[in-house]
Amino acid sequence: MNAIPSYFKTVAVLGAGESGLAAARLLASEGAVVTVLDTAPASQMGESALRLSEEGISLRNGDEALLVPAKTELAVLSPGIDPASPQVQAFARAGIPLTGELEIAFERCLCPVVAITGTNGKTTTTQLVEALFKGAGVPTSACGNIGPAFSSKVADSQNLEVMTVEVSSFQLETIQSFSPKIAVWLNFAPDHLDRYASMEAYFAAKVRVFENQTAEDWAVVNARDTLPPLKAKVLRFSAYEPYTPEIDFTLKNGVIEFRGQPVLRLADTFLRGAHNAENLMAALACGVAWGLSWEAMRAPLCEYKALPHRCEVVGTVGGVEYVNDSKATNLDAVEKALCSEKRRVVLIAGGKDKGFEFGAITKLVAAHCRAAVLIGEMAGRIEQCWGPSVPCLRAGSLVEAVNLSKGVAQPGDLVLFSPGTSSFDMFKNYADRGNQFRTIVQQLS
Ligand code: UMA
Repeated sequence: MNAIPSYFKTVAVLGAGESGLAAARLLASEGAVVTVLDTAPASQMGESALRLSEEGISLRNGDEALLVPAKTELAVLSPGIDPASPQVQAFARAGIPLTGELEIAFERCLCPVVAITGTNGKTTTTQLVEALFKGAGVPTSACGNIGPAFSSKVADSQNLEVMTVEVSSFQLETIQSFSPKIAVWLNFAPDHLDRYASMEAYFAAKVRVFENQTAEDWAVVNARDTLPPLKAKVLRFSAYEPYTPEIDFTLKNGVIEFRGQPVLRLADTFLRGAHNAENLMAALACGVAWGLSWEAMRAPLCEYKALPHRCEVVGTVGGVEYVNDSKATNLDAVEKALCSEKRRVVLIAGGKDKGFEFGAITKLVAAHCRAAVLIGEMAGRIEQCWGPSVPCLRAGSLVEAVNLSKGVAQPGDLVLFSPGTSSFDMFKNYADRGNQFRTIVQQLS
C-alpha cells in the first residue's frame, strides 16, 4: 500500500472549500488539532464550514487567516491557493512544512490509485475509467478534482480495489510521495496562465504525476506529447496519428484499434469527436494495464453518457442546433469542439481574461464559422484577432449573444457556446454559465 503517513498533532488547513474541509475532517478523525484558515470573510462561508466547531475544528477567517496559529506542525494547502501567496509564504517563513490535500489523502488511502491528468478531458475520462472498472467488477470510486475531494473518500478505500482520482496541476504542485499505480496523461495545452508564470511552469507541475512511479507501475500517455523518460511501463494512444508499433491505441475509420486490431467503434458509444476517442482510449488503456478483457470493458463504455457543458446539445430552433460547451475554458477545448464539427458554426466565445492569445485559432475559426459572437472581459481582444477573418458581433450579455446568434445562423448551422476561457467575469463558474445558456435556449424554443 501507500507510504505510512506521519501523523501531526497540530495542523493548519488553508482554504475552507471542498478540499480544505475534507482534509480537515480526515486529520481531525485521527485526533489532530485542526485549524482551518480561509481569507474570505465568515459571511461568505458555506454551512458546512460554519459547522466545523461542532466537530472540534476551529475556523479563522479574513485577516485572522493570515496569521500562523501557534504550535502549527504542518500546513495543508487547498489546490486553489497559490503556494506563492502571502498566506502560504507566512508558513514557509516560520519553517512549517507544507503539503497538499492530494498528498494527505494519498498517504492514507488503502488501495492503489489511478490518477488522470491533462488539460482537457480529465473529468470525462475519470468517469469513463470509473464506469469501466465498476462495469468489469472492480470496485472503485471517482474523486479528486472532479469532486468529491479525495480526502473525503479515504475511509471508503478499505472496501475498494482501486481509487480513480482526477488530478489537476494545482494538486500536483504539493505532492511528496503521491504515486499512482496507473498515471494517465491525456494532453497538454495552454491553460491556467493566471497562476503560472509560463507554460513550462504549468508543464512542470503537471508532469509530477509520474515523479514517484516505479517500473511496476503504468503510464498511459498521449503519443503526441513529449514527456521526460518515464520509469513506468508505457501505453501510448493517439486519435490523430496512424498506427505504428510505438502507438498502442489508434483510430481508423471511426474504430479504436489496439496494436492494429479493432476493439471499439466510436459509433457504438454516445461520445463523438477525435478528442473523445482519445478519452476512450485512455480508459481502455487503464483496463489493459489492470488486465481486464475487451468484453468486460466494452459494455460500460458504450453505456456512458457525456456530462453536461461538454458539447451538450441543448435545443434545436428553426433548424439550428444549439450546443453548450461551457466547460471549454481554454483554446484547446474550442479547437477540439470545432474540429469535430462538419456544419457551419456560429461561435459564442469570450469571458475572463486569463492571458490566452485567441489569434492562435483564427484560421480554424475562419474555416468553420459563419460568425463569432463575443462576450465578457475578452470580447475586444478576441475581435482584434478574429475580426479581419471572421464577422464578429459583440454582446453585452449571454441573452443578447444567443439572440444575435439566432439572427445570424442559417438552418442546418450550429450555434456553439464554447467560450475558450473562464467564466468568472460574468458567472459563478462554468456550470452556472452553461446552465444559463441552456435556459436561454430553452426559452427561445
Ligand atoms: N482561499 C484562501 N486563500 C487564498 C485563496 C483562496 O483561503 O489565497 C479560500 C477561498 O476563500 C475558498 C477556498 O480557499 O473558501 C477555496 O479553495 P479551492 O480554490 O482549493 O477550492 P475547493 O472548493 O477546495 O475545490 C478544489 C478544486 N478547486 C480548484 O482547484 C480551484 C476543485 O476543482 C475540486 O473539485 C475540489 O477541490 C475537490 O477536489 C475545481 C476546479 O476548478 C472544479 N479545478 C481546476 C480545473 O479543473 O481547471 C484545477
